[in-house]
Amino acid sequence: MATSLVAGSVVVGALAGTAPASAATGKNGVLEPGEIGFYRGFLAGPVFDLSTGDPDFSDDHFPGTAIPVAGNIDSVRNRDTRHWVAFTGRNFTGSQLCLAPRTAGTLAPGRDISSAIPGIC
Ligand SMILES: [Ca+2]
Ligand SMILES: [Ca+2]
Repeated sequence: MATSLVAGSVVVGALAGTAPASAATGKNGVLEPGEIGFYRGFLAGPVFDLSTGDPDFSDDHFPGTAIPVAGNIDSVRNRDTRHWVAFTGRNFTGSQLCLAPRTAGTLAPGRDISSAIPGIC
């Protein structure tokens, strides 16, 4: 874990006002380490980035755009060290798609994702 890397310099780093390298801000439109990103396009263009699970994509837009996430996901990249499970239904229901750490792929035509959460799959 990253904890051992910062031992001994925790106070200095915290007071400097710099966010830890492991910190990721979900839904800011930037796919950072520790997040999974759902793209409107082939691993490019607007990205819906999550650092924690979201049970319902229908109330989200691609950050910085007016494009609804639901129904508009074409590809996905997992920049997390965790597995994520994506679901075709809201509230983690329906068919599951297992997304291993540091992998990426394109959704099959007609396939869509409505919720996702880190987890074993
Ligand atoms: Ca982010
Ligand atoms: Ca949501």
